[in-house]
Amino acid sequence: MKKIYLLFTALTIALTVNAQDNKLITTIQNRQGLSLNGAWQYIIDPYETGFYDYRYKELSEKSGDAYWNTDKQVNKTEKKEHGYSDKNTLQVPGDWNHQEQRFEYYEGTVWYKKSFDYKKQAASNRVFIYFGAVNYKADVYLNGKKLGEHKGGFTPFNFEIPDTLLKGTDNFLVVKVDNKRYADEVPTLNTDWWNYGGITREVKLVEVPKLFIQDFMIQLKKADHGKLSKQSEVEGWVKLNNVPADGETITISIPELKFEKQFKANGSVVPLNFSLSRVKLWSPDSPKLYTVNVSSKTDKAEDKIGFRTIEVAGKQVLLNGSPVFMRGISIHGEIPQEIRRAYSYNDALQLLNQAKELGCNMVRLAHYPHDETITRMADSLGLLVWSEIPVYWTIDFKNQQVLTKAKAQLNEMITRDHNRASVIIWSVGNETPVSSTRTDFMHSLITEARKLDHTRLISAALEVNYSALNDQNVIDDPLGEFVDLVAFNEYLGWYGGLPDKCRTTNWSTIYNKPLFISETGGGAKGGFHADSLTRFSEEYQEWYYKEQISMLRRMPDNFVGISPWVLNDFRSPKRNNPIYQEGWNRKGLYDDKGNKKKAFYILQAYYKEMQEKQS
Ligand code: GCB
Repeated sequence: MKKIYLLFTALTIALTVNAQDNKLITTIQNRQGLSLNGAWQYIIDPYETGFYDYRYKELSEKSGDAYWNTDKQVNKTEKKEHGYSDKNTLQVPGDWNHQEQRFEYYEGTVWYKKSFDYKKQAASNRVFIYFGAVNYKADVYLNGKKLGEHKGGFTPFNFEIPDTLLKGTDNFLVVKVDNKRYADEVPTLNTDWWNYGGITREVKLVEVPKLFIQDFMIQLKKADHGKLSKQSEVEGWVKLNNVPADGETITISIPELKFEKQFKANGSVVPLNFSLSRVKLWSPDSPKLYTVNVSSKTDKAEDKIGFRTIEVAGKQVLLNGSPVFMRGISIHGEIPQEIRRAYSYNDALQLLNQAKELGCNMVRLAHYPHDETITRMADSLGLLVWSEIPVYWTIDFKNQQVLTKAKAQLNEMITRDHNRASVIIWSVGNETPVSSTRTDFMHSLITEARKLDHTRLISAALEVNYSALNDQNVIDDPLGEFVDLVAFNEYLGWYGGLPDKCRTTNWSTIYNKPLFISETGGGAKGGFHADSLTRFSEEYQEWYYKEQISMLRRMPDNFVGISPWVLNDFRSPKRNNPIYQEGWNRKGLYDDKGNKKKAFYILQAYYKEMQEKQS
């Protein structure tokens, strides 16, 4: 018994170590390389014929039937039963579902192929292939050899391309993308959003010197109960790839602050600690960013970083030492007008401008890490961000492998965005059903998140039990003990009773912590008007928001904000009312054409009032 326990513990430790072993290269924007965005040829392969033989065994690496190998016929007698052609192309980045009618409801395997030429700038340099995100599993092959595989549909990853494999011309790059849902994946089988498949974010080659700066984190030290004197103390680290035995010297410079300092690197991670003077702090009202340069003898990287502190002090959330009320909105990474995943600068601009128009100072990017362009834009527009991993509903909490998968996504999310001033909350999940197994699972994620980043707040969206609602509702989910911010989703008036139920309902928590409403909302079909008792009318939704807001006015003094559900209508296969839903979740404040519904103005007025109160 003891042996089994030890084995189990060793396995758990090994899995945890694995999850931390992150190979991700960050701040790739300014690095030399080659964009592989654009048209890729594809083969749709629901039976995975390009991967398995007729006995359902994985094909051998050199097999002519394998879709990762060349599709060229060497002579006219050769039998080829697959081929990439310009007749079948998909745009990258982009989900496949919106690009052709035959993909509308497709979940399965698609092989993507791109040919490219590449000449390295220096013979000694190294080349990586970087993917912003592929949903869900990616198997990547170059010139017939597998470079690696990755699971997790919303986070970036990269693989090094060995010199022996990279040719100057006509490289044959193939990615097998599979977005089938499984019970033991993250997310699991059941979600209230459409499972868009494909290479949904950018792809590029990144060329770096032999020794290079893989990643760095530069943030203000967490403040101590709002003591502003500490705010110019910076802490962080630089992660080097391939440090020589005699070490290396790293220089950090922030020209605008006339700051420059050198650090000696003896290992691959160089700890940083320094003070800055006359820093203009980042905030939604003044989203000041500084160019920060990190350089070694052979490499340099840069980022635009805002400096701010975020902490919980008693019942408040303090931003730069002062209480902040979060006027938020939940957002899906989707452009409803084109029924597709969001990925571009313009998409981010559209979504965040909508939030700005509503009067938000915060966005909850639900329920998975959104594209990097949106967190970068939140930095420059001045919006606080809640960023989340897709640990959603009924994940297989008892499965250690699932925990490992969730940790890997958490790690990639935090690694990608740990320099974003806008991101103030890492969320480890949404509406996970209470049980001790689930609480241990979530606690383990929280511990991991703190290990990776102790400068930000950790939370998770908890749920309420509608059948047990009464006038005084107390959030006592045991997970509350481990989070910084107690956040819960409530749909009083939609899933529980009618909106007037809000008149007598009150909320509080047993935890002496700030309380946040991470979701509330009701559905309305844009343009459908009726009396306020008619479900799915704009008037019902408007009434819902009015009653909710009156209820908010009675919230206890630890109430620190709200991110209603949701900015836009979004595609969901679970929403099948043939008149009002037609495959759409209609809780958007904007409809799928971008029109504002009546409830938009109710929330906008409340936010205006709250903003005036704070200033
Ligand atoms: C929730 C979920 C969200 C759903 C929403 C709804 O609580 O967190 O993903 O879409 O409710 O509309 O029911």
